[in-house]
Amino acid sequence: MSATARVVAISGGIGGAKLALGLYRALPADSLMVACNTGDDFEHLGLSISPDLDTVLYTLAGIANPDTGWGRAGETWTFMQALESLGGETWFRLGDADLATHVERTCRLAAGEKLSAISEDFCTRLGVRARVVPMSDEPVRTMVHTDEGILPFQRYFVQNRCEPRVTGFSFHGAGDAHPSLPLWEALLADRLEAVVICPSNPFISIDPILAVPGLRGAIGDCGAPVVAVSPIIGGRAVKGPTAKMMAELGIPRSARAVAEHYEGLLTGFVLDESDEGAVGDLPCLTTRILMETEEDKTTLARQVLDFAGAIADKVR
Ligand code: FO1
Repeated sequence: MSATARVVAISGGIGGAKLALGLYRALPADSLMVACNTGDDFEHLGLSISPDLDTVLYTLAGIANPDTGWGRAGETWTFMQALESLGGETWFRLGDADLATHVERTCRLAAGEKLSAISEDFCTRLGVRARVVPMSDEPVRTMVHTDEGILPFQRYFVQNRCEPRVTGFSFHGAGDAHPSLPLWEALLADRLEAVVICPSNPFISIDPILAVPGLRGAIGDCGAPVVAVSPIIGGRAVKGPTAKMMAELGIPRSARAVAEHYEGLLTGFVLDESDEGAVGDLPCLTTRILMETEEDKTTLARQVLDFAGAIADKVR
């Protein structure tokens, strides 16, 4: 049985994985749990796909595709080419090596294994000494409400390239889901020193996690500081549709608006030095949060951990 984590990172895919990697390097081995959004998961070509779990797993394992941020480095695409030649669906691209992850996960789920157990085993097999786990073992599916109708997440994100105008989100299955056991145990453990909400999209990466009944309360009551890092820098998202969504939802495109989105949950907030400093009376760390280099990731992670330690006495 693995030790419970000292730090729990709450993460979506590519943006969150960068800080998760920094935390992984900044902390001793076996100290980090990354709890991933599974609202992006879907069944495609008969396979169970968990993009955010895989992005974090591959990133921590050092095998992520550096150009896309998703999928594996050095990937080949024979399967996709063969599928195309047969008239199959190719809008969602599964590389040959990545395909093995989806096939193995699908087989194990069909045999009754839990997604959390499969994810932890994949970590062990790929040499990752952190625990990468789903928010829940039950299916939760993000639905994007748009001016073109309600779209399943990957249809909106990949097939429609985030182009439809967003009016809201719903998380199918969330009401009946339970937090995954490893995440639940980590949030209840005395050993927990910080919860870090990674600079992921608040609406489509973090909100599905907070929508799992019990998780928002457990994070808020965990007894450790809860620190979020802004995904918005100077009014723009580093990557992805966060700023576009904020504009479409009538929310100011600012770091402050992100902090307000998490109102009642945070002990502290980390924002970029190019953004306005004050977020009410919430303790803030203003620093350079753009993670361009490998060193940037570790430096920011250390700053976030130090900041969490410094505001630990503010935990309610
Ligand atoms: N994103 C794309 O933009 N196009 C793809 O074809 C694509 C394939 C894909 C395959 C496996 C995987 O784990 C992720 C993949 N992603 C792809 C990324 C993913 O859909 C999104 O980045 C996340 O869901 C958002 O966090």
